[in-house]
Amino acid sequence: MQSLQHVNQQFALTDKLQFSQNAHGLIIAEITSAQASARISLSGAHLLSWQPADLDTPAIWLSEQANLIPGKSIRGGIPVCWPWFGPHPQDGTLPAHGFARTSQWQVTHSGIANDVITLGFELQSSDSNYPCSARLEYKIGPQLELTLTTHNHGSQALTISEAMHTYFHISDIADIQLQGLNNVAYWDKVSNHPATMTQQQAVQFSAETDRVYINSPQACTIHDPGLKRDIQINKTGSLSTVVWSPWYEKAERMGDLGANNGWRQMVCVESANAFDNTLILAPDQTHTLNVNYQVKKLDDF
Ligand code: TA6
Repeated sequence: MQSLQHVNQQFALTDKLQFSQNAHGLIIAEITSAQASARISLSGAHLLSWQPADLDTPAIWLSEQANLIPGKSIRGGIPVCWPWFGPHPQDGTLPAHGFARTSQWQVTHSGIANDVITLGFELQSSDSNYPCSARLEYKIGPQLELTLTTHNHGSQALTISEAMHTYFHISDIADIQLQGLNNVAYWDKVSNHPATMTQQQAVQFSAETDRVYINSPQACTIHDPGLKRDIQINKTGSLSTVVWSPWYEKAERMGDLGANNGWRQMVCVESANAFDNTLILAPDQTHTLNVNYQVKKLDDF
């Protein structure tokens, strides 16, 4: 595991990128530039926050009850679900959403150009069933870009599912809509519907929502009149879009979505490859998922 001293010596960038360590030993990259601020935990290569300089509220939501402890999953931010999404396809005893989000990633590189900070991470799987590695590069500025590259080091084909499980900060779940998924087929995990459904209009939220939109390479937009902004989500290398709001009852059961109905100020829109879009990588093949977030202010209504 890279020490705090090592990563600061190797990768710090004057006052724009420094690494800190919390009381639990979690090492966090602290990014502060004229364009944006962000925090990224080395455990899970997990982005905890991102706020462009021209916004007065964060673009990414983090639970007040998030466990910022090495090896623990973190509620909020951008969990990296890899090398499987959801329950393990064969072994239900394994943790949901894979081991990447609770593993210690290695910092590989950092840089700055036009006041946009680049920070790269790598994870070598130690699971013999998954002879593969992941590289994740962040570009942090007025936009946020993530590039997740998987490499199959094995001699057999490898089945991978993945998601950038992003929790976006919103005004209120009942007041937003998700645009761009019209006529897209989806699996409804709440109703366990035996066949796919088809999205008719913009996605609106009035109850627990847990859907995997398939064969959906297209961009989508979180339209948030309450915060007078749209969050635009553009992606390549991702054919699934997962949309999740726990709503009241599940939020109560989960118990770590923040006090005062914190779940109302978040929505997950996840750029993924899952379900029908699970990947099969040939030996030595790589696959790249790229996603870009941009917040656009809306003119006064
Ligand atoms: O992506 C939606 C989902 O799969 C939901 O079903 C819910 O389980 C959510 O992820 C959170 O999962 P986690 O393992 O982080 O509690």
